[in-house]
Amino acid sequence: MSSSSPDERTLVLIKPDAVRRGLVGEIMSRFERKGLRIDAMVSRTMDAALADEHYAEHVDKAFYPPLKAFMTGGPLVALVLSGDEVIDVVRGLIGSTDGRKAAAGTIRGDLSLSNRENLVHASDSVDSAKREIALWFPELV
Ligand code: 3AN
Repeated sequence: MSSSSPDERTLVLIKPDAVRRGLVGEIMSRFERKGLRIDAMVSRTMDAALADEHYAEHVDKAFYPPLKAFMTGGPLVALVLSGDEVIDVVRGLIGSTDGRKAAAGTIRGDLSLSNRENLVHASDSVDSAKREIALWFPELV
């Protein structure tokens, strides 16, 4: 990467279960200690329209209605993180979708026992990061 190209960015949501359980600081500190930069951060409650846009690829799935109810059920913290290969780095820090199966040492592996209430969302590709950052932080695009 040339010194003039900006680091990669990703969109992270610290989900309502994490806020409710008082785990925002614990989760943020893992990102900070890794060396990632926080480019933007806001506390917000997702409404139905934003949920349908954010989860466009899941809206027809059987697990979507309860997922939507959960994600719109309380405040969450949305942030944009940047750093070298941040998309893969953050996915690694979070662990696999199902908290019961996620590896120990990951956020979900250490702190979640659920595949719905799994504490954190993070973009899974460069294209999703662009789409999701535009959705949550249009002022950054
Ligand atoms: P990830 O968040 O690990 O990228 P996705 O994108 O496959 O996982 O799923 C989006 C969200 O949908 C997950 N974070 C989880 O909350 C929920 N989810 C995924 N699969 C299931 C499932 N089988 N049952 C319930 N919720 C699910």
